[in-house]
Amino acid sequence: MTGRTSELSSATQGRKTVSGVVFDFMRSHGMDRIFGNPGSTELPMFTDLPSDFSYVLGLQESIVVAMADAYAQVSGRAAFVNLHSAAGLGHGMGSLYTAYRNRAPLIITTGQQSRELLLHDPFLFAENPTEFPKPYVKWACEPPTPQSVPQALARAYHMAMQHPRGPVLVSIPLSDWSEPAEPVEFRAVSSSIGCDPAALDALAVRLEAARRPVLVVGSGVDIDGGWNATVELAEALRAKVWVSSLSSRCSFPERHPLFAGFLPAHQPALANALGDTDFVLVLGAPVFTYHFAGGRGHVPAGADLCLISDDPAHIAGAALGQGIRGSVRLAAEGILQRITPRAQPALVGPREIPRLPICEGITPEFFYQTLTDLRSKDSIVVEEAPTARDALHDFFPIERPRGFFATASGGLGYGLPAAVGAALTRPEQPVIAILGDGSSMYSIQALWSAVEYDADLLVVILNNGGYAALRDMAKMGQAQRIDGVDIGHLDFVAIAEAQGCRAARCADGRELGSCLQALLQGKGPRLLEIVLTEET
Ligand SMILES: Cc1ncc(C[n+]2csc(CCOP(=O)(O)OP(=O)(O)O)c2C)c(N)n1
Repeated sequence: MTGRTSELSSATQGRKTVSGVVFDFMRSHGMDRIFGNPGSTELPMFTDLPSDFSYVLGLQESIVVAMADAYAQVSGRAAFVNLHSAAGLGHGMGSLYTAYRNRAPLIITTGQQSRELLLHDPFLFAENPTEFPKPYVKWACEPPTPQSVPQALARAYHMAMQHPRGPVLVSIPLSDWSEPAEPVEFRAVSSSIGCDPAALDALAVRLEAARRPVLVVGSGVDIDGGWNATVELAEALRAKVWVSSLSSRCSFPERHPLFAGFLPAHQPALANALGDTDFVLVLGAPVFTYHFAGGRGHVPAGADLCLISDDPAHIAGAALGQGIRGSVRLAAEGILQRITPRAQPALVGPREIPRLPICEGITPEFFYQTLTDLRSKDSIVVEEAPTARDALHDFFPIERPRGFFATASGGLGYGLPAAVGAALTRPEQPVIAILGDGSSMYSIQALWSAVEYDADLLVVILNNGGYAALRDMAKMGQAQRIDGVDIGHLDFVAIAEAQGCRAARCADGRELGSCLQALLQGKGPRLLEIVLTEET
């Protein structure tokens, strides 16, 4: 008997099944999509799916999790995910790690064998299902009884949605879905954490006294809806604004006169970049995210630092300074009420972006310049092209909240499925994925989902024939040679077309503008492979 059939028989006796109660719970919490890849251990969940739900299929679980991650980040709501038992979760772990760092609220359910078989190591058994996803979930549970499945999901939802947000996991035995269960009550979540007013009073005094304060903004600002308050605060303090190193979101308009740039991810360059400041106020970012060890000093000598974040791990893990726990948005608004805005120096014009001439070869810089000229300012950009990141910073200013997404973990394979998830979340907004050839191949079958669900999405692949980031790092380390970094013989047009995605290739800078223009004006999923000019 399937879950739905027994639901009917149970319903006729006036009781709902676990399945029916779970769908009611999902409805009342605004979760009407299931991102998944199906298996027999969770079959009752998606057979005869109620007509107000949709199933978004990814052809590998890392794709499923990354699509859901972007859905959650772009919408600001929880996303519901279903993965197949242990092997499915295993495939999804890389993306789960990234979702955890991205602070994406995902309610992940995994299939488990029937309870009566669990003691006998059955086929597809998930052993220690709550240990497997750790430490990259905020909470994990296999409910003690079938009747507690809906309550476990409700608890999972509240864990995921409280700041700092993140993924949670509930392992559900196959036999539970058709069991009777009681409804769960809707409980609203309001999880913004206000800062201690006394701490804000003291901080305001220090900021007023600071000769040359600067701000460092991280993804927490955009996650928290703190964009406008941060702009106002920067203007009131006349503080330059740096983006924290390797930030996964844009948190400040990058052509604003006070925008100072992107902090490097190593010492002492980071401290040097902060320049002649006596007070560093960090909002919604770790202090600091480094990629390479070496050097001394995190801030310029003599400078003070205060970090505001709702993430206790940021505060506990800070290399120095005072930490104040709380919502970045509420904190910025609170500081604004406590300080007198400075009028000097005057704010002059938007940041100038340099112009490059048109050439035959295409560099990342020239690509970004061309895209800046042509793209809608409204578009959402998902980026995963490691060695083109500096060019992005220099030539492609992001100026809207929730307009930019990248992997916060550094794990590749996120960008393509995340762009599909973003396009499915915001069909009315253009979405552009900018990927390295290497990065795209970790999850290239996400194009299948883009085609299947007609995601309105332009995927740009910057093809430099290999893992240039690793080649560059090896060179910096004086290596004579490096293996395993050349992946040159890939035909991205053929790969896209084989999955039903329209595709083109451009290798000539003189044609890039028209090529991009034509694709930007198109609809549905389309891919442009750009063959980058070889470095000289
Ligand atoms: C899951 C995962 N595997 C491996 C790496 C290591 N890694 C960092 S950059 C890079 C190369 C990426 O190549 P590509 O996307 O073509 O960008 P490029 O370096 O050429 O700019 C690799 C393999 C990683 N970050 N994540």
